Amino acid sequence: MANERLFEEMTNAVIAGLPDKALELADEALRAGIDPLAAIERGFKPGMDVVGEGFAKGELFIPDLMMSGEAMKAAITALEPELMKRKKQRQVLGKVVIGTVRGDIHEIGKTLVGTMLAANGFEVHDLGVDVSPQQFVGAVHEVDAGVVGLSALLTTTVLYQEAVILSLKEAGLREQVKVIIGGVPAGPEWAEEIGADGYAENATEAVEVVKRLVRA
Ligand code: B12
Repeated sequence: MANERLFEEMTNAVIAGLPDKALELADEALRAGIDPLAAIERGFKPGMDVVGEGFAKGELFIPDLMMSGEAMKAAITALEPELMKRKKQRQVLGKVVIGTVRGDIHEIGKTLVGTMLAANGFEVHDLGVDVSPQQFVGAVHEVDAGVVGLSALLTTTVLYQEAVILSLKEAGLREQVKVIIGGVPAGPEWAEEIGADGYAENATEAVEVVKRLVRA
């Protein structure tokens, strides 16, 4: 019950766009022994969804999204060391290149997925946001990655997930790398349509799918 109240406060801190408050709540969660991932998924993230809906309805604006994003990032930064500590794995399970596709600057979900993969034993190379297909191909080649993760949050930019797959084929690398996609407009059907190897809805699922892909 106390946790539920804390989760609700987290949601509200993100909606109100208050990074300091979010940080404070993240610390409180850690002190109370709450699973950091639960704090993110059940506490802070629902706030982002509320803000997204408000934006879609024209009730909120870009600066609101930005402040909420800052609050979310502050919380994740505070929780990250504990996330890494809890999941520590000794052996490296594989190399993953991850990034947000061209034309898209949404970074929070992609970064969280990267953190969770790193916490679960993967060597993660995060290329950041607005990453071109050529940059993905270059990085896959350079680090000899087994998996590439493509994040896209816009209905317009999911097309670049397909573009990356085509570029990997052109470069002759498609056979040696598994492709996993994610982000709000992506889904299992889209993954199938563009020939990706997997899709995950959130960071926990992403870890499961990537583990499965490297075993396959
Ligand atoms: C914060 C935010 C922003 C911030 C981003 C700040 C930042 N530093 O990242 C700012 C203000 C910059 C922004 C800008 C814009 N945004 Co915006 N934004 C959002 C918002 C509210 C939250 C996104 C977020 O961070 N969520 C929290 C994280 C933790 O969740 P997530 O990103 O979904 O990630 C999870 C999963 O999707 C998955 N996942 C994500 N990536 C990956 C990758 C892999 C490989 C895998 C396996 C899984 C995975 O796992 C993650 C963890 O659980 C969403 C609404 C929403 N509900 O998503 C709108 C939203 C995505 N934005 C939207 C829009 C329209 C825009 C703008 C075009 C607005 C404008 N007119 O300028 C610009 C686009 C700029 C650009 N070129 O990219 C729309 C998109 C609509 C559409 N259908 O295309 C949304 C849906 C809002 C809405 N309802 O209208 N935005």
